[in-house]
Amino acid sequence: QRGRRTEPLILREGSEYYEPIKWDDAIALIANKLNNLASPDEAIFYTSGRTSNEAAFLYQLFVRRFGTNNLPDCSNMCHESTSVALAESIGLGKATIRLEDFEQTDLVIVIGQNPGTNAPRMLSSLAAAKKAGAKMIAINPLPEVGLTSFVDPNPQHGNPFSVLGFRPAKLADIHLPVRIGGDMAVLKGLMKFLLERERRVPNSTFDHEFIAAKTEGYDELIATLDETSWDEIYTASGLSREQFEEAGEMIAASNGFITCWAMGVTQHVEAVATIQDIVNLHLLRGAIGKPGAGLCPVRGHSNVQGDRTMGIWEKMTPVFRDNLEREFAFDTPERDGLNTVESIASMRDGRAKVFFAMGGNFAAASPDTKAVSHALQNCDLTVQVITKLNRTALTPGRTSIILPCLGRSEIDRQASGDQFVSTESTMLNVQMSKGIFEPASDLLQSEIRIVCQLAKATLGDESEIDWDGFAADYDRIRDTIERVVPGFDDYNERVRVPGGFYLPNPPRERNFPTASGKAHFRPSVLEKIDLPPGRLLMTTIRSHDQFNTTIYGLDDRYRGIDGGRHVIFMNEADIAKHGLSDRQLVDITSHFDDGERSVSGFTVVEYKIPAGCCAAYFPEANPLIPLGSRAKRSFTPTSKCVVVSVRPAG
Ligand SMILES: Nc1nc2c(c(=O)[nH]1)N[C@H]1C(S)=C(S)[C@@H](COP(=O)(O)OP(=O)(O)OC[C@H]3O[C@@H](n4cnc5c(=O)[nH]c(N)nc54)[C@H](O)[C@@H]3O)O[C@H]1N2
Ligand SMILES: Nc1nc2c(c(=O)[nH]1)N[C@H]1C(S)=C(S)[C@@H](COP(=O)(O)OP(=O)(O)OC[C@H]3O[C@@H](n4cnc5c(=O)[nH]c(N)nc54)[C@H](O)[C@@H]3O)O[C@H]1N2
Ligand SMILES: [Mo]
Repeated sequence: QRGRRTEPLILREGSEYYEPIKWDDAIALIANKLNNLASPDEAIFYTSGRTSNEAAFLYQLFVRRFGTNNLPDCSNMCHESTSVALAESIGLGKATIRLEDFEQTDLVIVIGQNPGTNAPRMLSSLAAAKKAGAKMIAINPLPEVGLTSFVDPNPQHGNPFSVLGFRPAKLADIHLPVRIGGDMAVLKGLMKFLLERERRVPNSTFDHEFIAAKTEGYDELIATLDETSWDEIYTASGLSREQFEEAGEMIAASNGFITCWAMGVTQHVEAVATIQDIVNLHLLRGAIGKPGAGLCPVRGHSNVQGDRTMGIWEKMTPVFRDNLEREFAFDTPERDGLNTVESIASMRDGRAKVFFAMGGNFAAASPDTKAVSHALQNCDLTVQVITKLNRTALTPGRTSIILPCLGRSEIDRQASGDQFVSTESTMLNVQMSKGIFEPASDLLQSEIRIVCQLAKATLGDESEIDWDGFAADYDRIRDTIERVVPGFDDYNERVRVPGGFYLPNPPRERNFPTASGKAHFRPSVLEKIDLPPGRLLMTTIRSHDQFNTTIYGLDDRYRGIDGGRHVIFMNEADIAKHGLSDRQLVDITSHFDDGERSVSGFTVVEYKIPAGCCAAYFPEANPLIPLGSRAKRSFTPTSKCVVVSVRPAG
């Protein structure tokens, strides 16, 4: 009834239906396939972001001991741009604030993030900040409810906005309706405004003491700001002089500010440089590493950050590599592995032959649905370890296996008793997670047990790793993590303390673990997005009633949509220009240098979105996302910036 399967299933080669298979047989079959590959690099091991620290650590250990770094994960499609940008700018690819900073801040900038829908818990912090008198600036092409407009005050809807005491509330003092992909221009405009202010009245705006003591690259940044003209900034951002002045003065007036961002910033060609402009803005004002000020990338899946800390990555840091090799006495694979987009290409071209997914819904979440489906179907074997059936099962490799696992809310019983696992939050807080519900079936196995069984079957005794011991007692996994991953000292003790513990966060103390020990201003050139006449820029968004590819309902009550998700939000003038009308059925085609892609039967919805821009839902619009279009340096698919044309349905 809840989409759960309780026993493993197999789709055998040539068959048209999945049938039950015993756990041992399924594991043996997978191990056999892996061991018969010409090279371990022919296998791909994907991870979604729900996997616990303990399971993630063992999973990457197994994969690297098997012999490959092919560990793509959902981060590649999510906050990879953030990790790349922050690592270069401040030496650590994570947030520099804690939740309590919201209580001490006087300004929050929310850019490319929709907290009302996607981070309701954070919305409480925003509301608390507002209550304490903080101001808020929202930078978003859409007037998202909860940021800009009055919201449904009905607490019976489980309404997150009720934090404001059930009164209809408006959080943002200023809404900047940026053009899609215009954020870099907004940030450069804000910095240019502050620079002009500083030049008019020296020492009025920049924190020169901080800049001199803790940063590098100031002069280069100023030079690029001088080279960027206001005309370019107005055109690319779609904003006016007055809007820059109003927001700029608010930033100049603040003692410290916090900037929150998510997918509206990360899934663009210039995402890395844009995030570095967020950092640049903070550095100019010294708004980092002090109470109420700092950087706050908002992550999605409950343990997507922890998975990366545990080594789920197609690369390895030298420290992680050394520690892993010392602890387990083997040579880790030298070559970097494949990220998500590279994995798809590799399966499509027949270079990768086995696809193994620890959670997630790869076929539906990835860009270019048709290409990724073909890529999966081109594999000899696809395997999903999942809590719920999903569409990826419908684009199977020649053989396909589904391994049903316990969810985190379920009691996990092992030889040494009931177990718990742990996760890391966006703000580096490591906490225990213990299931409380009776499992849906005693056939279900934990992710950890599945990894251990598979590792044993694949590697035999040669690995000299005590997989049985790990599966029997998760404390033993944590003892090992403590020796391999920095910051986890006394893991077993500290994770048992209510509230858990925080990992070290040097930038929070103004210690920047870069090569020079300083934070870097990272200048960049404002890149223009070329939009040929008749084309629109499309972004893809989530609604309240979905969690990524799991759709719970067809309504989007905050945007006034009922009973359907195949819609395209368009500006009134664009609808007229295209000779269309509100609620008309249309076909959409995306255009990129690797080809055109189309979907049909989408309904036009007139909406307040900047001219030249449009929006559709993820994952329904994913067939339109070009596989070849990726953010520079982070390789994130550019799901928030797709060039499309729209015409009446054929
Ligand atoms: N209910 C619910 N919660 C979720 C999820 C879910 O699917 N449903 N998913 C989880 C996951 S994995 C993640 S990563 C997060 C995602 O959380 P968000 O990033 O908030 O989610 P999105 O809806 O993808 O888009 C974010 C916002 O960016 C805006 N935007 C689009 N293009 C642009 C642009 O070019 N510039 C700017 N400034 N803004 C733009 C959109 O209008 C939207 O308001 O949420 C997590 N939480
Ligand atoms: N166009 C477009 N595409 C996007 C995005 C976008 O904004 N626009 N966003 C991207 C982002 S931010 C992300 S994070 C990805 C998401 O990509 P994925 O993480 O691959 O997708 P999800 O839909 O979150 O995966 C849901 C599945 O995970 C399984 N699952 C849930 N909990 C567990 C668990 O505890 N253990 C295990 N083993 N399995 C579990 C369930 O079977 C469920 O069907 O999509 C990306 N794709
Ligand atoms: Mo995400």
